[in-house]
Amino acid sequence: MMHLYYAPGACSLAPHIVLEELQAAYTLVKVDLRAKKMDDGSDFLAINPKGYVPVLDTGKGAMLTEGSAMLQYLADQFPENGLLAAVGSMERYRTLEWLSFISTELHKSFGPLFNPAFDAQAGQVVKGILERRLSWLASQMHQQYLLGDQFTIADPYLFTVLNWTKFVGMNLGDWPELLNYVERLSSRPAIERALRQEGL
Ligand SMILES: N[C@@H](CCC(=O)N[C@@H](CS)C(=O)NCC(=O)O)C(=O)O
Repeated sequence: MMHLYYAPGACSLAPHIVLEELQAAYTLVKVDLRAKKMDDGSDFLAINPKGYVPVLDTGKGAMLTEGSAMLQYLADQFPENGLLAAVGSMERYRTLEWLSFISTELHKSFGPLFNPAFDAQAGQVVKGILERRLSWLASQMHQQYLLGDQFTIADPYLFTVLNWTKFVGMNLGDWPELLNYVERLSSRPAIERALRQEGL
């Protein structure tokens, strides 16, 4: 049985949605990221010394501690679901290209904006960079999903990260294509279930 260590609304929502999409057998373990503890008081740093979620206990004696890696792992466990195209296909590299963009250009830029100690002026600079990335992203949104008609592991990751705009004082409505995308995905049953399970 797999176990996903998560914090509500954090980037762990992406593998959580994928676990729901795949209807995999798993349990959720909630982490208090400030205290680095689980609900039962046990030490999260003993699970992941890097101190962050998501962590996937594969149930096969291996732990994965990077979101992009676990998204690929999960998709490859259930190839029939089509969440990641076959090794060697250009669609697979396109999906990985999106994961990398979301992780390095979006996800990690949002991080400091959640830190109350982060300088306001520096925050404006980071928001300016994010706005440029989001404007480009909006220009790429011609189809239902990032890869076209096929929902892939890149979509729940982008959905998760775009939802953070509202917590850092950015308005997704400035990019109607992105707002429509998030609204469309919000009604996907696996996403509805994952949001409900995280109390969101
Ligand atoms: N490199 C990691 C970063 C994960 C990450 O940024 N996790 C955040 C939540 S979205 C976290 O747990 N932060 C708490 C901390 O770093 O103390 C990944 O891509 O999975």
